[in-house]
Amino acid sequence: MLQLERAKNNPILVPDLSSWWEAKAVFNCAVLHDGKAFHMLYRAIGEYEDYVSRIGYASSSDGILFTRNKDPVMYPERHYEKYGIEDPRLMTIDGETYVTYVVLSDYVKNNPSVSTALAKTEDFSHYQRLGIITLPGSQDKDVVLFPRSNPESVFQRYMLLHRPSTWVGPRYKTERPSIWIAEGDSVTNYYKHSLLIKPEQTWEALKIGAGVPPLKTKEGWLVIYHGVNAEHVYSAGAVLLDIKEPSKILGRTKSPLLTPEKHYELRGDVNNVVFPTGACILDNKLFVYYGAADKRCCLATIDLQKILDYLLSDACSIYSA
Ligand code: BMA
Repeated sequence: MLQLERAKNNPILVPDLSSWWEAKAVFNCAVLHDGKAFHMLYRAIGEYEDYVSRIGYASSSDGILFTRNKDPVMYPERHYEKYGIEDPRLMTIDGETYVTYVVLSDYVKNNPSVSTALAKTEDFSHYQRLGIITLPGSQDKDVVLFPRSNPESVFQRYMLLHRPSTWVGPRYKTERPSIWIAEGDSVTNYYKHSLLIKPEQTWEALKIGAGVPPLKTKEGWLVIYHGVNAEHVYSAGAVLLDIKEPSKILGRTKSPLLTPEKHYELRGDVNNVVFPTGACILDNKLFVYYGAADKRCCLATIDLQKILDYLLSDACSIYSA
């Protein structure tokens, strides 16, 4: 059973008690390596009364020690962000840097209306809002865009993975919130939705959601995702998708690669949570960044070839939806 290896320095980012906006929790971080430095966006909580999330920025030269900005770089500004902006994910498409993030726009009988929005940045300080990219009423989060570099011969489409929570039942051919794949004609407009993978194992019985944006490897698109079991324990697994036809599954972990074990994963604002949201590949090493117990940011790594070989081996399955 393959396992990710936790960084010795974990947790790598903890709440800053002296800060008004990140005193209580910093978690679920996106990380992008631009060839020189690691850029991190993370979700931050400063108070528990309203529990409004903002997004902070930190940078690093080694991916472990991060220096953070004093002020949040994104905070609720638009009406659709009113109750908070959460769980950023970073991607590069045609040389531009994009961030998807969950927005809580409204509350109906204590239940927030959940959507995912997109923004673009050139400097990690300023963000151009591109609006909501998910469908109304789908309670859609865990949205990651397929990155692409330009010019690229194999992949010229706009594609994303998403997790519409309301798309369950016979009509959708899944009983539990699942990971869907969609194709579009621009970075903000997606249609042609199809079910990609649904919960199969006990560790992911309640729901699954894409964690980190797809990583292009020589064996296929590598996606680290989360699964939630009946006891609400969040763990991380992986799926490998065909490079040209990403709706084709080449391998999927049967057991989790990371499950809450350490005190910082077992206890926090939400206990028993390992929630991967960022990843990069450097010198054949996969860096996976994750939120631990909705309180802190952590890192786990693994040799890239090892995880690819594992996903293509008999230890992994090819369940497709
Ligand atoms: C998910 C999201 C994440 C959170 C996780 C565990 O639904 O809200 O932001 O980390 O639950 O509480």
